[in-house]
Amino acid sequence: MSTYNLKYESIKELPNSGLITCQSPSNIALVKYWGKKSVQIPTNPSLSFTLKNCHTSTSIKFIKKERFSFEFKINNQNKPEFIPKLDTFFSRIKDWVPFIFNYNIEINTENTFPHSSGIASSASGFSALSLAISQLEQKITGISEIEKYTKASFISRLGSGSASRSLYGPCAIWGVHEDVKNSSDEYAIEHSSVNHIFESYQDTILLIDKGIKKISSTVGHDLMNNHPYSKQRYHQAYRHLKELITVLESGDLEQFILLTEKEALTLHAMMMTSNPYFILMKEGTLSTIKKVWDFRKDTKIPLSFTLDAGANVHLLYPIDYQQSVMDFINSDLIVFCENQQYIC
Ligand code: 2P0
Repeated sequence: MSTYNLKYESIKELPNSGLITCQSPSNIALVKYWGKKSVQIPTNPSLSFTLKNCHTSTSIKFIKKERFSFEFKINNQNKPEFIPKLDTFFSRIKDWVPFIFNYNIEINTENTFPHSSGIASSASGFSALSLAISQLEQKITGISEIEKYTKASFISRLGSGSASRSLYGPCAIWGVHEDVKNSSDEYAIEHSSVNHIFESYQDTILLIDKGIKKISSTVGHDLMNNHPYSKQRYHQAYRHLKELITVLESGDLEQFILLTEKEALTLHAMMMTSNPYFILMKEGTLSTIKKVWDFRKDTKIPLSFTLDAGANVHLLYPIDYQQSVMDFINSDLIVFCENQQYIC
């Protein structure tokens, strides 16, 4: 789909008011997006698993008004701290969804996962809001379901890059890759040719540190622009994406683990070698990784980890090993979790 087709074109009358509610999950990148150009264009393609148990539900209540305005609430409580990011989002999407500027919009969101848990809610949050906005466009113009999701992914990207991938599952790819048909830097696409083992693959998130990050992802992305290893990193991610597609199809768990753990550690290596350098992992992150490696060696259970831009650890494993992994978490890893919390 070309960008031209995503432009809003309608002379139809707008509804006076209404309420739309949409849900969207979070996602975890296996090949990481780390580095971007203006506006929200990734410097390498990324591939994610969709986390269907961690989602945001967002409703937009819209009433026609002379001037555009919006309110933002989480669980019905005003959250002014999110207004600047939403202001940026609305200014970026205005040429693509101009109809919303005829309304006062009350945005109300709820997450199934705990707020302030150190889990990025921006992916599920922006994708749920974007889906609600493109659903309103569908109501006005009658765009197809496919167009609705593409548009939602496109405008989600303008809110938060990783959000563009949340609209699709079990996996999504965002960013142009010559081997991926229809791939785009402007929106994500579904990636569903995966071996059955990955359809039910588990992700348990160990909440090592629930605090707010000292360095935002936006700053981290920007630091890639003058990074001494950025070129090599972008090439590596491009290569990894192609390799991971093959692995996801074959179900080769050994290669899956090698690739995804390398991606996680490279992401953090980029942070540790940027200028200024920084570390988001905590002692508990490293202790967990060491324990996971020992457990895998001793039991031959294909348990692996990946990391987001933070201290929390995502444990990845086939569903058949769920009981053994839960026993291991409760006996060996729970001590590294803040308030002994983890999310399945
Ligand atoms: C990812 N992350 O692929 C990477 C890996 C975190 C680590 O994208 O600036 O909130 O809003 O586009 O999407 C987190 O950054 O950044 C992220 P913006 P975003 O998921």
